[in-house]
Amino acid sequence: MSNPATPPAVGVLDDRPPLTFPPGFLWGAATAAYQIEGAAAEGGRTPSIWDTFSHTPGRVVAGHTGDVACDHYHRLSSDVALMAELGLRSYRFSVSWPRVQPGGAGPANAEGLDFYSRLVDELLAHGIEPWLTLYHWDLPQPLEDVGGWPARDTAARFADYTTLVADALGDRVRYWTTLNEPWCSAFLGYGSGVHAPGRSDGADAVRAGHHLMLGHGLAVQALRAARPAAEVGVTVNLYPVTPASDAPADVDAARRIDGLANRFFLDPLLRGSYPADLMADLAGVTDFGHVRDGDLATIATPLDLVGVNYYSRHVVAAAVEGAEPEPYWRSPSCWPGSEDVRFVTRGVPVTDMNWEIDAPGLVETLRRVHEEYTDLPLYVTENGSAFVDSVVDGRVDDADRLAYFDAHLRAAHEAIEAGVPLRGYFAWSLMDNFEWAWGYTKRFGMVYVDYDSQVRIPKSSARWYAEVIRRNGLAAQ
Ligand code: IFM
Repeated sequence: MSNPATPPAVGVLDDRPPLTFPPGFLWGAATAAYQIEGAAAEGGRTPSIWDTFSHTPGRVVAGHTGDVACDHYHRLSSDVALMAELGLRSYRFSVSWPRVQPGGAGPANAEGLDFYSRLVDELLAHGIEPWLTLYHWDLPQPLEDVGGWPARDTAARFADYTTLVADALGDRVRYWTTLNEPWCSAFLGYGSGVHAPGRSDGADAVRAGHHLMLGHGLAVQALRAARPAAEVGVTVNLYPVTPASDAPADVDAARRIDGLANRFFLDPLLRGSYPADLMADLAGVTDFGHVRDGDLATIATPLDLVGVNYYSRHVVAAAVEGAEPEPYWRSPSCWPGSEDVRFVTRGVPVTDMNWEIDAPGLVETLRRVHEEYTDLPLYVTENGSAFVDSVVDGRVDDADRLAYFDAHLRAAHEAIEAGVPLRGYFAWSLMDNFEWAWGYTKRFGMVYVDYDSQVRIPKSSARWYAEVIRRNGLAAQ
């Protein structure tokens, strides 16, 4: 660790009776391939849609790209050693499809697989459980060139790629998630176009969402065939959606956004059907002709776990006339069939992403998934916050991020006490990284990355999290 003299920032940890988590609770941190690896053109890797997108002027803030990122590809060993020093019990990473199967078709690239094989071995050697995500947004560019996720064949290609990874790593990796946040891939990538591949068409966004889930179902089947002992799930990003008032128009706006943000994915994945009201809302966008017989049964192939990514809440109202369209996920083009909804800002504290901090929303979200959808074990596969950090005397004191984690871990504990079978929590992110359309301008890491020198500095939140893991809990409040 680069500043071993730093004392643990105990913060809210003190001598009060602890808020203990269940034995074996899986404490981890998460990253994603394109956000940290760099080495974009090394080891046989070919471009993904994010390479193309980030190299297109005007798409990413300041023209940042993932070409170098955190240079994790070359720093695998020291990064795993850092994880071990922080006491992580698990590390959630994603495999880069175009590194393992260049171009998205054909045989595996041995050099690409070797990188992940070494990563898995290093993790296991340090007693850290590898948690592998198969798709964290880096579709091989040639697959986009023949239609991308709106094209049905991409789902079959994803299953083929899954078999390659399962064959190579499934002897050592127990936990697998297929997709990360299909809402973002579909609605930011093909709806508003603020993410790669930057297309903007509501019908394509809906088709992409369906084919991502179909690819997930096929991938689960491929994993089961290759590795019957694997624990398999999917990660969805969920939001409580609250109407701004009890006016019927606001309540209906919340129903519609909840349909697109949450139920569009939860219902097919865990119930094997699309919600009727969502299909009615989308009638002007698509006739769902892309849904073939048997698709929904494939999508609902039984799982072993569900991953929930939680960051914030959506508060919505029916639009006032003449309201200015807003960018990013607030853009009407992310919400086909609900373009007249507006997102309301409540004036509560926000992170550097301008996302409202709402820890009780995590309890609500976890309870909803458990009480309305499934008895399966749940994992918070991402939770975290961006704040502006500064290095002072070689240290980064990120009290605001530490408080965010503390509040959300208390919420996670509350959910467990309410009966939710929550089995683990992954902080987003292990280290600062390429925050998609925001480039390197937003820092989510528990570990600070100096992008010029690639020096890593554990922030106060990392020291604090290490202590939480060591105690398997927090002080009671
Ligand atoms: O950085 C992203 C991550 O890739 C997916 N979930 C949300 C994070 C913060 O925006």
